[in-house]
Amino acid sequence: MKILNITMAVAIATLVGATHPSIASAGTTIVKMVTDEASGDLIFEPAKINIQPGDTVVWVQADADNEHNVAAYSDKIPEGTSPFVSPMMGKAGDSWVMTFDAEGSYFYHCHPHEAAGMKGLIVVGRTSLPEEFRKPQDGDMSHAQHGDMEPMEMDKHQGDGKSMKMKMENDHGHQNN
Ligand SMILES: [Cu+2]
Repeated sequence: MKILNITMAVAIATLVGATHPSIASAGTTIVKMVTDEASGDLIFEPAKINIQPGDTVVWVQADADNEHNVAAYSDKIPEGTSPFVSPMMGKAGDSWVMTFDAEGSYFYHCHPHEAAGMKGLIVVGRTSLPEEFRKPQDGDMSHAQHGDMEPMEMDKHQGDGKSMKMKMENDHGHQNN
């Protein structure tokens, strides 16, 4: 198990380094999505990690029996950053990578298992003060949508299309040309 993880980390780090040479020297931390053998709980392991700006986190789906994803709490990430959500990872071996540049605390959860307590925290450099968290904004993805993300949608900048749609819906009725 340990050997597999290290091999995976090296492979992913190499991959990331190849596409983004500038971060090749930055750290990579793996967070596994697993069923805790002792308690049976669905967990991110480790649930809390401390990294440095520029470091990369690789979430690895290591649970053959459940689908998991990674979804930020839009008001529990640093001001100035954007909420993130991964595609659903349906099978063991699936992974999702994100690099963190801005300092602060990033709270996230697995959408299907939030109620079961599947939550995580990434601290980049230092912990955020309460007033340093992002304020909710028009156009934010609603919480209910976290579970519906398709990989295709992730490739687009979901913020742009979403906020445009919201804006149109907020205009009073149809605007006739
Ligand atoms: Cu989950």
